[in-house]
Amino acid sequence: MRWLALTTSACLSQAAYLSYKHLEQRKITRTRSWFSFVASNSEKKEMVNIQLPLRRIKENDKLELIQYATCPFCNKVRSYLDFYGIPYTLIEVCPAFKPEMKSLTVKKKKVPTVRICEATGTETVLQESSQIISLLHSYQIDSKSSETFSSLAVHFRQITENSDDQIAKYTIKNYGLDNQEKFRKELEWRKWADDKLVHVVAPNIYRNFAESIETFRVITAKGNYGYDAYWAKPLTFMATWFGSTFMCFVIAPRLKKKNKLNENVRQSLYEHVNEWVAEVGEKKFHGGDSPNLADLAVFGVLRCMEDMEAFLDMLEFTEIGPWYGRMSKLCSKNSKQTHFRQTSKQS
Ligand SMILES: N[C@@H](CCC(=O)N[C@@H](CS)C(=O)NCC(=O)O)C(=O)O
Repeated sequence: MRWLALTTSACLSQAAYLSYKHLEQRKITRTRSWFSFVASNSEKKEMVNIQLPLRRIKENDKLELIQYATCPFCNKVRSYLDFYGIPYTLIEVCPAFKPEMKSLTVKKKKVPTVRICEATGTETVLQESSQIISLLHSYQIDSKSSETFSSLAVHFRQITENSDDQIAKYTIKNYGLDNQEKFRKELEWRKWADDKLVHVVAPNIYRNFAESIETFRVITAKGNYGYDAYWAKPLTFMATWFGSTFMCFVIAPRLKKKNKLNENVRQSLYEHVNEWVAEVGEKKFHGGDSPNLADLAVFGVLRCMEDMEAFLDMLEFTEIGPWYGRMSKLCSKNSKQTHFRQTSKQS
């Protein structure tokens, strides 16, 4: 009996190892073809007519984005900052105790959190990805330059506290009346990214144990798991094995049920992505010749899956590639990001 148990577990671990290796090899080949696709696309030098914001965030206003590299909400904010070439410092939070957030005056230590220190000495701390984007955009299109980050923060706090319609955080102060129709569509799809698209991500990246392990390898490689601290390796190990087991067997099935996804969750991912592709239609972007806030929100959500099996499947089995390639090229070209990496010696 003991021999049977031993042989069975040896066979099972061998099978798990082989399927993981197979996935890894397949991923390397598919990632290479994705990068060559983007490279060949960029050689075509497509003209993209970026509508410059009326008012740029000043160089000496310091903006920090406190994030997890693979969080979809953080990626939405990062895509906005990258696309508009806003200089910012990226602070990657260590999920164990979040020491990087200790000094912040926030009720909840959640990400994304943005801290803006204006040259005047005023500090504004913002949370809620869509609200952060609405606030930054309201600032950037303020033609009279009358708003400050802190005055806008007060405005958003008031309208979100006084309304329960879930729309307030998407409103852009200073959008002119002539933009109402464009604004309605843009708002509708920004909301869709938060209410629908984001919910297909977790069940897909933790779809089975092999993918869940692979996802945690990406998360721990991109994230802050102590960097060079002596406890970085044990933390990475624990996160990978406990995290992937928990996410795959507990959280992903729960989310799948809660959000009424297809039994084959990839199908739901493709359906959502195809819905977006149909909405963009023949245009280069949802916003026409240049991306709008809906393009940036959808791109941000999907971007968090880069390097994961679900992302490569999505590129292969839907028509999103050309749009995604254009967004990716624009955001990486304009990005003015500095990555602040706290080493164990500094802490
Ligand atoms: N609605 C929020 C959601 C933010 C959110 O759920 N962030 C997660 C990370 S993906 C978080 O910080 N959770 C708390 C934690 O990890 O401790 C937004 O759009 O910013």
